[in-house]
Amino acid sequence: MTTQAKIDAAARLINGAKKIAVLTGAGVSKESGVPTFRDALEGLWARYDPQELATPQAFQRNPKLVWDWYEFRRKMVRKAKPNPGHVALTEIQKRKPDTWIITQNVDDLHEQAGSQNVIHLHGNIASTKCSADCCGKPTLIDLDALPDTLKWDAEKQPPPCPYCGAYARPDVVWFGEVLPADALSHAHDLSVACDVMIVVGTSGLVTPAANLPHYAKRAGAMVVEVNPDHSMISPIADLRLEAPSGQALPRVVERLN
Ligand code: BV8
Ligand code: ZN
Repeated sequence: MTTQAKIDAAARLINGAKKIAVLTGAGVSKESGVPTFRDALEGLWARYDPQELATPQAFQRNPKLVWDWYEFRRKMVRKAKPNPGHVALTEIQKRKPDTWIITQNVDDLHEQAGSQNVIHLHGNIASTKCSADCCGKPTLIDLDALPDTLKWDAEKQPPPCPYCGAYARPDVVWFGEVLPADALSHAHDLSVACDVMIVVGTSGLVTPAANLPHYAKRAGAMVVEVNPDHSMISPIADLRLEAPSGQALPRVVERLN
C-alpha cells in the first residue's frame, strides 16, 4: 500500500514542477473495466497471444478473426467510463496547464475525463481505416456512413474500404508497425523537456513507448510511477506509488496547492 508520506512527496514534486509529462498504459483504464491488453483474450481468442493477434500478419491470414476481436474490444470500450484516476490526471492538468498526457491506450477515456493535450502513440480503437491507406495515411472510414450496399455483414469478412475495396481495419498500431511519426517525436520532445514524468499503469514492456521514461530520466526529470505491481520502469522510478491509479492519484490531487 502507499504511505501518506509518498503521496505527499508526489504532490510536492507536482507542485514544484514546471513541465509535467504523463505516460499512461492499460493499467489506468483497468478500473474502468477495460481489460488490459493481455486480459482482452477470452473465449474465441483465449488461445491466441495478443502479440500474434495484433499484427498485420494475423490480419492478412485471418481478417475476420482479427476484426471480430477488435469489435469485441470496441464494445467493451464503448461501455467504459473514466475512473477517478483519469479524472485526477485531468485535475493535475488544470492545476499545471503545461502537462501533456502521452498514452499507449487505444481508448478515449482521458478525453472523456476532460483531459486536453493527449497524445495517442498506438492509435484509437474506435476509428477505422482502409488497410491499404489508399487515399493517404491514414485513410479513415466512417462505417456508419457506408452506403447500404457496403454495409458490413457480421457473418462475412471485415467491411470493404468504400474507396478501393481493400479490407477496413482498426486505426491502431500493430506489433511490427511503426508509430505515428509526429506523435512519437512530440512525445519524445516532451519527455526530454519535462522536469517530472508520471508513469501510470504500464508494464514498460512495449517499445518505443517504454523508452520515454528512460529519456526523461536521462534528461534530468524526476520519475514517479503509479502501479500496484513492479514494472520495467520501476528500477528508474524516483518515487513509486504502489497502488491502483484510481486510488493513489486522487489522494495526490488532494495534497496539491
Ligand atoms: C515498432 C495497439 C518499429 C494494438 C499496441 C521482436 C520482433 C518484432 C518487434 C519487436 C520485437 N521485440 C520488440 C519489438 C518491438 C515491439 C515490442 O515492443 N514488442 C514487445 C511485446 C516486446 N514494438 C512494436 O512492434 C512497435 N512498433 O517498434 O516499430 C519496428 C518495426 C518492425 C520491427 C521491429 C520494430 C508497435 C508497438 C505497438 C503495439 N500496439 N496497442 C491493440 O491495442 O490492439 S501495444 C498494446 O500492448 C497496448 O496498447 C499497450 O500499450 C501494450 C501493453 O502495454 P501496457 O499498456 O503496459 O499494458 P500491460 O497490460 O502490459 O500492463 C498494464 C500495467 O498496468 C501492469 O504493469 C499492471 O501492473 C498495471 N496495472 C494494473 N492495474 C492497475 C495498474 N496500474 C495502475 N492502476 C491499476 N488499477
Ligand atoms: Zn482503400
